[in-house]
Order: sequence, then structure tokens, then C-alpha cells
Amino acid sequence: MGKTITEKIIEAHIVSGRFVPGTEIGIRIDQTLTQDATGTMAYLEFESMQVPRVRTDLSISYIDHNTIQSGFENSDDHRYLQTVAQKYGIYLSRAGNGICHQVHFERFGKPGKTLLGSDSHTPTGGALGMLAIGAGGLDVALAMAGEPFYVTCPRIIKINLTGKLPPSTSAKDIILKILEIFTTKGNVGFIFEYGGEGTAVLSAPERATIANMGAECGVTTSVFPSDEMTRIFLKAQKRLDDWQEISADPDAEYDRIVDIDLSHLVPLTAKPHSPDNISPVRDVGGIRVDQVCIGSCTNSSFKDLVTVAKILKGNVVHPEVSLIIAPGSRQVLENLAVEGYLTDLIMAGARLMESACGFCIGNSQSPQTRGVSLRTSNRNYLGRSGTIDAEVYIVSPETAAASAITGRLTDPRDLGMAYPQVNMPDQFHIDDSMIIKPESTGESSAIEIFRGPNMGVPPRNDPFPDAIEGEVTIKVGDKITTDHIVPAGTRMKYRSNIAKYSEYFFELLDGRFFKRAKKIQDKGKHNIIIAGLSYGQGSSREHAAAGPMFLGVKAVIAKSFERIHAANLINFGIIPVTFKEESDYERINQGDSLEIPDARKTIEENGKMIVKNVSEGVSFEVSYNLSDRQKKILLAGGALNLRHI
Ligand code: MIC
Ligand code: SF4
Repeated sequence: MGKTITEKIIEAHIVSGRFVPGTEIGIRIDQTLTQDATGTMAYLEFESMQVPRVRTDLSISYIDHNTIQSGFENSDDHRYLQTVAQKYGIYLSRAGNGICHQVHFERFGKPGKTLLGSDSHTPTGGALGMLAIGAGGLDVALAMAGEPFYVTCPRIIKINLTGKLPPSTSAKDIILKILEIFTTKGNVGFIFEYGGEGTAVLSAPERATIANMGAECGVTTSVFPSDEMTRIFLKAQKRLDDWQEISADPDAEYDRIVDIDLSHLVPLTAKPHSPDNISPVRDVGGIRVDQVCIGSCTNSSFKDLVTVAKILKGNVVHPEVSLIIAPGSRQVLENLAVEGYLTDLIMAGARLMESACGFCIGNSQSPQTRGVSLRTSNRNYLGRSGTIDAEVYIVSPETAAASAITGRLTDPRDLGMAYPQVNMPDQFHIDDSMIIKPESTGESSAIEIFRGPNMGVPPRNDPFPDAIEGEVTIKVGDKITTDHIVPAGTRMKYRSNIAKYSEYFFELLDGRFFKRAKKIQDKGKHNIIIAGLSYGQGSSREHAAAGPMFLGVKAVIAKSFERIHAANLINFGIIPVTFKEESDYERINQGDSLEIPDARKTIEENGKMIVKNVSEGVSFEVSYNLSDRQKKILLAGGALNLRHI
């Protein structure tokens, strides 16, 4: 039987297990990436492993998230990251050089390689035919130390694209269509593999938009073939040597094949407050728009911004709209400048932001009260923009530019102009001077690591207790994201200080969570979280597990979990369990006393786990699915403990 692209890459990297979907496998990691918001904790963890130098082909640390630097904390963290990188053999992409995924795609991604990144949008690299996976910082630290990455061997869904995109629709509309089909939940353990004649004509940056936002469906990653389009892109990046052809065998078998005829697509939007709340732009109607933000790792390539420049040319942004544009990388910015498109953006009244995450993570450009913001980014969760009652719509760059002109949500087909043709350059202007190479082995021992006063240490945990005896600290509903658990935005400056950061946990849902959790912990009891479907969607931030661990959470009982968050919980000694009968969720209330007698023994023996609700006088069964490796980690109280045993 023929092989899929995924199978070929996994088989070339597998170090434990076999390619049997649903079972745990370990794969060798060629490249790692971190960004500054998750990187500080990942490198603190790496330091604690006492490995003299990274053991990957390439490890790179990007500074792109916390670039507003209000207060000393982020600047200190950036200096820490720079010195750690120098010492341990890690490349460093300086602040201003661009968003990790865009820069990695341009300068480092390689067909056929594996990439593990401490950011959920690491799958962007899948556009180049690599297996690029997002994970918690601890898993990335372990990969830097030369350990395999363990993941459930995926089931593969082929997305067969046919036909050709009509004018004024683009890659963003394709992935929004896919989100409409698959939604943000229920896709854990799958990989999207793209093929078909519609895929063959998509350029690498268009593929990157699609691979990037596959993360919102919760799949392990998305993979494209490495073909002529990949070759053209890598050649334009002066990286032709990195190219190799990779395709699925004609008789490869998939778990499922989904056909999408691109010629039927129309401009789409994801309405507030979820990336799967999809509707055609025309159906939403011409609602008033206050802000338009173009950028983020999803849609900030040269192609995207030239399209925007061409639509805006000769127009001035509507008087009631604030138009924000953040090119994805310094390379994109430089190419826009050299080719003259920057002038068109400036003349149209765009407010240019630095090449960084910026508005996407809510640390700047928060919309006005009850404001309507159109964004080309990938997530529109409640409050993520920094304004709790803002209405954020996710759109394509074409829809964003058209709406910036009219001041209303506008289908670009209704703008009455011909859809601009964008020709990609045969050769980009390339300048890697903002990427610092690490010191050679001999020099690195002399490097002293800088640590600012805000920098904490990775929190440590006791071994898993014999029994769980605690209280339900919080009960939450379906699709709770890691943004709900640990807020980003202006709180992100505490990323390297879990003790301080924990004061803000769950603040978007319940401002009293921290005090309650502390009180329960001080009584010597365990904290327990109850959740609905797809708990832990979104970001890879391990703080959403490390923080609860610090506050004495021992179990999360949910209807279902997302992959990265479930792995992070185990890495930090918290057991993720699911309700055997979903209806039991209804019979638990916040504040109930819960007990899992013999929890430790039950896990060791793979026994039936019964939770006693002491307050209600009822018991219910929960399920867990742990490999022997995961059991060891959990029982040790987390992966760091295990490494030190
Ligand atoms: C995000 O888009 O939510 C982030 C910020 O990039 C996160 C990482 C983080 O929380 O630092 C992600 O996607 O993993
Ligand atoms: Fe940055 Fe936004 Fe991309 Fe996350 S989704 S990496 S915050 S641009």
C-alpha cells in the first residue's frame, strides 16, 4: 500500500513505536522554535536539564510577542533569551525581525524535516512539506536536550482541493471553509494532508495561511506536498538547496477524504467569538466597522500585503476606521519598501506597526468599547483583543482592505474594482542580519546569563498524591481556551514568573479564582477544575498547566480535551480525565467536595477511576488514557521531577 506524506516523514524520524494510528510514537526532532512569551519558561526548563548545548540540527529563539515592553520585565526577558541562546548553541531572531512562523517559513523551514515549536501555530511550516507541530515549552526543551517528541500517531484526513479560487477570494477563505466543515472541536489526533489540482496551484505563502489556521481545528498539524510551488518559493529565498520533492503515493490510504471545490468559494468571515462561527461576508451585511487590523502569522506575507496595497492605492481609509498594518517579517517590510508598495499603504492612511504579533495577542491596538474590529489573524476569542465587549470578525486581507475603505463590512467583490494581480518576485531581498548566530562551543562557556528581577524559576511539584481530596474551584463550559485560563495581552509580562502570573488565572471568567484556589490550597486540600467539551483550545502556553499546578490543582475533569493542553497537564503532574457519562457534568457544582480515593494506585494499575462527590452524596466514573511513559511522568509529579530522579 502507498504512503501518505505524513507517514513518509514520520517513518524517517520514528524512534519508538510503529506507525499505527492511535498509539503513542516517539519521533526525532530536527528543528525547534520558541518565541519570547513561551521561551523564557522553556529555556529555564532546558537550563535545569543541565545539557551543555542543544542537540538538534537547528534551534531558534524568536522575539516577537512581548515587544511593547511597557515596564522592564520584557526587556529583561529578551536579554535573558539572547544570553541563553548564545551559550547553548541557539540562533536568536531579534525583536523587529518578525513573527516566528513567518520568519521560520522564509528562512529555515525545510521539506521532509520535523519541527517542534512552543507555539500552537508552528504547523505553518507544514506549507513547505515538513512535519511542524506545536507543543508546550517543556516538550520543546526536552527536544532541545535530544529527547524524542511523543505524540499519538495521527490519523490522516486528505483535503482534496479542486477547481480554482474565484477573483477576490483567497487562502483565508479556504481555511475558513475548512473551519466551517470541521469546527474547532473533535479533531484531536488528526492531521490534514492537502492534495489535488487546487493545491498544486497555490503558492507557498497561500499554503502557509491554510496550514497556520489548521491549528484552530485542533489537528496535530497540516501538511502540504513539497512540489514545484515549494521549489519556486525556496529559490526566491535563495534556499534552493533546501528543496526536495515530497508527495503522497497515488495509492496512499486516508482515514477520510474531504473534497472542496475552490471555484464555489465566496469571501467568508468568522464572526465573534470563535474561529468556527463562519458566514459569507455578504450574509452578515454591511455592519459598521471601527477598526481593521491586517497582519499576524496567518496573513502578513508579501503577497498578502501587496494585494492590500493594490486595493488601497488611491483611496484613503474611511474616517471612522483605524487601519493597522503589521508586516509579518522584516523581510516582508523591506520588500514592500523596495518595491514601492509601502508608499501606497502610508498614503492610504494605514498605521504601520512593527513586524511582531502586536494586536493579535491583545497587547496593543485594543478596539473601542463595543467596537467592531476586522482582523486577518486566526483567533477571535472573547476578550483576546484586550477589549472585553469588542466584536472581532476574522476576514481575508481582501475583505479587510475593502472594508477599511468603505467603513462597513464589505465583500471585496462589491468594491467595483478588478481583483489585483500579484506576481511574486523571482528573488526576495534577503537580509539575515537580525538573526544572531550562537557562539561556537569554545567561546560559550564564558557567557554569563542575564536574569532580571522578574524572572522566577520553573515551579516544582510533589509526586502525585495517593488520593485526591479537594474542591471544585471552578466549573466552566465548552470550548474554554488557554486564553481563558491564563490571559495574554498586558498580563504576558509575567510569563517568566508563574507565582505572579497565577494571580490573573481565569480572570476573564471569574476574577475570584485565584483567591479561592489559594484558600483551598492553604487548607491542605487539592483544587479540581470541571470543564465541558474541548477544554484547552488555542495557545500552547504551558502556563495554563504550570500555573494550576503551582496552585495545587491535581485533576481536570472535562467532557474532552485538546491535544497540547492535555499533554501540558500531564507534564505538570495534573491528571486530565473525561466523564464516562457526559451527563455527570450537570451533577457537579462549583464548591463541591470531591474525592478520588486511591487515585495513585488506580493509575498504576490502570483501574476504574471513581470520583466521589461528597457534597452531593453521589459517585461517578471517569476515563483516562495514559501511556506507560505518561503514567511515569504523572506519578513523579511532572516531567521535570522525572528528569531529576
Ligand atoms: C497565541 O496566538 O495565542 C500565542 C500567544 O501565540 C500562543 C503562545 C503563547 O501563549 O505564548 C500560541 O498560539 O501558542
Ligand atoms: Fe503571534 Fe498571533 Fe501568530 Fe500567536 S497567532 S504567533 S500571537 S501572530
